[in-house]
Amino acid sequence: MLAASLSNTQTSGIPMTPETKIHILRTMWRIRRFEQKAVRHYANGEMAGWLLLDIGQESIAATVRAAMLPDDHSISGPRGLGHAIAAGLPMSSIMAELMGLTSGCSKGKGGMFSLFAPDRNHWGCHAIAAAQTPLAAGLAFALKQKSIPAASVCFMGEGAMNQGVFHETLNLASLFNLPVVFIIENNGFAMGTSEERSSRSPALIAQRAEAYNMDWDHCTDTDIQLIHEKVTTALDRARTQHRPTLLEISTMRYYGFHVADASHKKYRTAESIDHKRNHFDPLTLWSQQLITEGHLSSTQAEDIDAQAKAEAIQSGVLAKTSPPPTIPEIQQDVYWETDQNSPASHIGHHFFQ
Ligand SMILES: Cc1ncc(C[n+]2csc(CCOP(=O)(O)OP(=O)(O)O)c2C)c(N)n1
Repeated sequence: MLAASLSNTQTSGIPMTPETKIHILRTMWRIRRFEQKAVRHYANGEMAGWLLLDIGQESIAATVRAAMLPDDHSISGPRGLGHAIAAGLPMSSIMAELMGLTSGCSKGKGGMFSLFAPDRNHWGCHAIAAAQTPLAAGLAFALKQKSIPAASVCFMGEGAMNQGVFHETLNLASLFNLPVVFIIENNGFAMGTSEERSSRSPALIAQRAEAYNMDWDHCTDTDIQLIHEKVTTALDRARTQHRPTLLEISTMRYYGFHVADASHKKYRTAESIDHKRNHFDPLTLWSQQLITEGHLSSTQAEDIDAQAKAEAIQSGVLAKTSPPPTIPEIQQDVYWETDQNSPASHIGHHFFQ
């Protein structure tokens, strides 16, 4: 029997501490309030290019990160603002990066897809669909080679699952026994194309893992306790058995593909978004659950939101105290050899003589 078919029933069952639960709520508010503020800066003309929002999907980034340990690594696809915030990048360095200013985490030279924080083991967003998947496997390979008992976590949308490189990666991850956890944030749409129009798949696309004899599992973004259990199980499997996992989490983005996707209420109905937002918003449900469980009073829950809002406002103020990069600064950090004035940069041959 395939190991994969067993995984749905076996989770760690480790209960979350009240501190972890509150931390997840705080992270979700921080993501939502940051992104709402970023949209305003975008509308004011203070940002350009891409801005992909996670609003609606926050429970995944917040909960997965809460289950990770300090030696674990993470990497994202294009929709990676929430992962960056959850990884601990200061809001102001993300806001500055989106505004193209030098205090940004990539010195204002990359924008939305350059939210890197190597000091926090977070290896950024990757704009090319599924490009992050072999890199995640590479991170896992390095951890294993160095005998570090840690895992690599790869976030991706379901739209990246039909890329050839993803299947090559699954094959190698399973063949080489790599400690990697692929998190599929399935929001049902790749840009404006629904999953039904792009995938000839079983109902759960994570089931494709069976073809690679890989464990897989599924849950929804509203059940944060279950996400935590399943991610913890997958991370334990990676750290202790060097086995990869494909975990699909159903979710919904409330905004379009990116902020300028004005047609997103044409390829799905406004009612479907309102229904989720009004009745099944993971942030609202989690906040209510923590109040019901007695971990928080309503006033404390409101304070967490207010602090997140203030931090988001302040991040814009702080970001704008730094200038945009100068032309010489833009030319730095492109080629290591050029910055180091290495012989390779003089002869123009970097790889072959
Ligand atoms: C190889 C490649 N083809 C096409 C694109 C254009 N593109 C950018 S994001 C995207 C779809 C992303 O959908 P999904 O992976 O489900 O993530 P989501 O936006 O839903 O979070 C596409 C097709 C791309 N970036 N790379």
